[in-house]
Amino acid sequence: MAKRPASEMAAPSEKRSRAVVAGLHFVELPGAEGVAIADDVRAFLAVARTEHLVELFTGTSSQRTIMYQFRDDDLPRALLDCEQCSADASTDLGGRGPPPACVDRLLAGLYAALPELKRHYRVGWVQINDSSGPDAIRAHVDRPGWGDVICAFTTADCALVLKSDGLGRVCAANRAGTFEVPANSLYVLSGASRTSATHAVAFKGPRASVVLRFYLRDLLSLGVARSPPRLVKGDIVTARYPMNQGEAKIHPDYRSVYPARVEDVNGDKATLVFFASAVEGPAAAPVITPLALVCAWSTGWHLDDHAVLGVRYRVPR
Ligand SMILES: O=C(O)CCC(=O)C(=O)O
Repeated sequence: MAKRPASEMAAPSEKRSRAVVAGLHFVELPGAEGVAIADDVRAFLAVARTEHLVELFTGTSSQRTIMYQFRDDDLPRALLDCEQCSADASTDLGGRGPPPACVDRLLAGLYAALPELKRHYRVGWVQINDSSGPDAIRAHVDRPGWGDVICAFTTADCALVLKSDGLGRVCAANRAGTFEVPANSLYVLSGASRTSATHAVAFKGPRASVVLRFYLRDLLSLGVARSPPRLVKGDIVTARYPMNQGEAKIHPDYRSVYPARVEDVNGDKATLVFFASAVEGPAAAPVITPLALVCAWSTGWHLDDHAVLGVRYRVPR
């Protein structure tokens, strides 16, 4: 199985625009493996259409798409629904429970191609979209709580269109492009391609897709420890970014966790200097953060040279 960054994709339209979208990747599966995964998904759908709780995917042009959802019960609901703004009517019905068995082979193949995904993220939500004919998923940005890294397997050729979300956090030209995604392969949205670009998907016939939503393990570790972490000046930590100095409220523009160095500790608060990033994340200035916003442990994703999925940070001097 091969993983290719967006910059190496040879899609004709992308060649025209010369777009390189940070955090966008494509994963190809060996022919037989891709076909077997698609067969697993079709076998699941044959049963699901009669037995499972089904939801209409409302954001499509032809309304030919329905979906089945599996949200891991262990995910902290307050974190996802409130702090990460994922609660909305479209997911109220979402099924609960672990990923269905039909995605086992897909997950194994994906982890073989992207081992860092397993090291630093946990799949917490699986959504299987089932389109009975040609349809187009309208341009949207997934809410923060819908996963930090989003991997979509497609059983039919489709066109993925990324456009700037217009909010100007990242250079717009770096967030746009049209990519042909072949049947039985995956596209992966992370970093800027996931948070500051809209994505739309169009296809010309029946299609199923499996959307795997991965959550940063650091984020899920927040609030799990009984007591706040003991910090020492100079420690490298990951933490959420507060709205105001010393406040527990999360900054609305920076809803993930970000690497930082501890400058000072005073009671239940620490002064952190967040690492700079070229494409995402808060500014590298001292910020007073309640210890409750600091992860008790980290997988060290920001120090992992192979963790190409997320955003790269510069360690401050
Ligand atoms: O089916 C796909 O490729 C994408 C689905 C999607 O955009 C979504 O569920 O948010």
